[in-house]
Amino acid sequence: MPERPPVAILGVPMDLGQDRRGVDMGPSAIRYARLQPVLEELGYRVSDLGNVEVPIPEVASGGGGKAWRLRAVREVCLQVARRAAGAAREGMLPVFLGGDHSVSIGTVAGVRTAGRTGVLWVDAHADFNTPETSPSGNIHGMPLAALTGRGHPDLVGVGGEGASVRPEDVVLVGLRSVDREEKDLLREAGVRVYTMKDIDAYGVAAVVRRALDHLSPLPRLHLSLDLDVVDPEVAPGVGTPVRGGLTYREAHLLMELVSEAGGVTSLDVVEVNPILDSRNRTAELAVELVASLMGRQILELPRRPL
Ligand code: HAR
Ligand code: MN
Ligand code: MN
Ligand code: MN
Repeated sequence: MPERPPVAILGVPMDLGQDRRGVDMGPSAIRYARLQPVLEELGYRVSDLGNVEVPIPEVASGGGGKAWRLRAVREVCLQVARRAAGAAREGMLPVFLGGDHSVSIGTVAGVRTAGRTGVLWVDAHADFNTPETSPSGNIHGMPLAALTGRGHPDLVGVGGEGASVRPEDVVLVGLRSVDREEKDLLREAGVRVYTMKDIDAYGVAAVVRRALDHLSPLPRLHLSLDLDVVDPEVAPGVGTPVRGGLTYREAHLLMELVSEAGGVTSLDVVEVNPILDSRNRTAELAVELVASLMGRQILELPRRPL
């Protein structure tokens, strides 16, 4: 069993990056689904650092033109980045609970201060819009673009000077909804993309192997898990569901294979919306998937390669 770094949980109850209420309750729902005890049962030391303070939309400041509530999202992400950098520097494995996906502008900007960071973005969407290309103006459709240096300077600048991650250090998995101009940006940036079509054609195992072959030489690996990557029949509690997602077992297998390969140094769990959920199923799935990622196995037996 690989060594188990101490885990730090940080909640970011932010719903400002999109316009459906409820995703701000994600951290509560995931905690209620027993994230901390589940990780402790796996042998981790876990500290819950609480939540970052987030204004509600009614009082959040705007100022973004084509990026809603830009000023408030930036302020929150700066706080998140500061906390994330602290946890990473102390050698902890931070688990960030969203909130919508705009929180990752802060999480990745923070953890990458501890070393060059590969990003595995597991999502139905590419989140690679800029305010100019976004059809909605919702910042949760922009974080990965901002992290690679594209888009509004107030979002790009959360990570200080320059981009937080290099496009060649990014792999997206599970895509099935990409906007027209967003496609051009993805192509120009040269990030690696494995869509649902690739998963259907080659299987999760082959896709994960390729993704990790590419990212594993880097000192750090950040996994950003948007629960809408899972099929909405299995994970209904998300704000922007798209049919044709990962099955229950495909989602677990993805996590199990990342775990086996040496795991991650930081993790986001985002877009869980308890108002849209049915009896906390999506939050419970999120905790299960984190457990698979953090080493839970169906059988603890010595592994024999096929
Ligand atoms: N691409 C669309 C937009 O930018 C929808 C983005 C939906 N985003 C998320 N995050 N749920 O993955 O508006
Ligand atoms: Mn997303
Ligand atoms: Mn998504
Ligand atoms: Mn949304």
